[in-house]
Amino acid sequence: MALFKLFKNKKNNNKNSINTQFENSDIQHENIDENKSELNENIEQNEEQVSDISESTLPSPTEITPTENNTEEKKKKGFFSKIKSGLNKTRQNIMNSVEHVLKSFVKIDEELFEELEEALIMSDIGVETSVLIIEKVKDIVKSEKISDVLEIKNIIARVITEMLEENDTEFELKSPSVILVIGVNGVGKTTTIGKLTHNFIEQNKKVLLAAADTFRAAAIDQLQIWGDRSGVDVIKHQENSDPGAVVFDAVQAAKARSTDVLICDTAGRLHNKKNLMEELRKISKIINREYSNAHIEVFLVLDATTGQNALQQAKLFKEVTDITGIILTKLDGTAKGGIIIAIKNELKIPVRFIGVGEGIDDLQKFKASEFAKALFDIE
Ligand SMILES: Nc1nc2c(ncn2[C@@H]2O[C@H](COP(=O)(O)OP(=O)(O)OP(=O)(O)O)[C@@H](O)[C@H]2O)c(=O)[nH]1
Ligand SMILES: [Mg+2]
Repeated sequence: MALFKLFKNKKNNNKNSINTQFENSDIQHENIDENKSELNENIEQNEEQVSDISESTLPSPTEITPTENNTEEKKKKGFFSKIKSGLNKTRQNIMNSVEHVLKSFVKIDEELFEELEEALIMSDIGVETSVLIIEKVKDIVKSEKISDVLEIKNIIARVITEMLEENDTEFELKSPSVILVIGVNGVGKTTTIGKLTHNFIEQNKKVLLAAADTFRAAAIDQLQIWGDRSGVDVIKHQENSDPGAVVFDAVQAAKARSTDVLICDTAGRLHNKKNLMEELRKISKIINREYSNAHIEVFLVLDATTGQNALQQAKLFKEVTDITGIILTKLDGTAKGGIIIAIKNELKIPVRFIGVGEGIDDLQKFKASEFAKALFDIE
């Protein structure tokens, strides 16, 4: 199956809006850098506080007898509570506005549904998906003869949960695989590759990385740092070298070393210099030609904090690439996490992983039922 479809005439029209999004992403990057230095200050303060804690308050190593199972269980619970607290603002954003509408009505009528629809649209769920949710809610209200206005809140949660769970399949890594990671700049591609690598290494998979973002030297170094963290090799060339050549070499190395998965980082900002889509097309052509027995995944990374913009980016990439999965990053602390419902409903591309922080462990396979429980704060 060819990975990339032929460019359509729409491409040129879309170019301007892609560029605008790239510029927006640049601005976001600057904001992220500012936040980062704040974060570093906080970390330094925390480190000081930690060193203040006397060692006598810590349990001696002999008191700790973790079994593999309960460590795994703890990790799972820890992650669930992390998603749950990460989704606090999204939950409030959706539910507070729904509650606000419900409180101003005493009986269920058409006007109530209209206002609810508006409230959902304002919560980054998107027009198309909000309309569908309210249609489904109406059907349930009718078939179950609901008359209590406040009951509608639970029905909305039920409908959204069902939507998230629809056709849900868990990602399973096939061996050998190539994962091409794409997305506009700053969405979290390189960080996500670092976390994915750690995740696969924990499953005893043999991983190799390809630094096909040759646009900036810092991008190659950043991937190398993540590779070092997991003890994984990075195939890289010089800055500004041909990304296709990097991928070619990486594929040969992956075949020679019998790796389970080769993960390719790509550039997110090529506007004015090269055509990003053209480059991605070239890279995937090389993978298809040189590694025909590999299972190929194209993961589009989207930044949840950009809300509807993320959905727009996905639609643009979808026009030129066969995206096999979405990775939604930065779900920690954003109020715009409702976008995942629109992504699931409108794009018909499975969400494979979600990122809830900058740490190596802050990536989790997307499991719809677990996510819905976290979103609606159900134990
Ligand atoms: N809070 C949070 N930050 C994240 C997450 N994922 C990535 N980031 C941060 O987002 C910023 C950008 O991440 P990168 O991995 O460099 O993004 P990129 O897509 O590779 O960017 P370019 O290489 O410029 O295209 C970094 O500061 C990351 O630490 C996440 O899940 N949560
Ligand atoms: Mg990068």
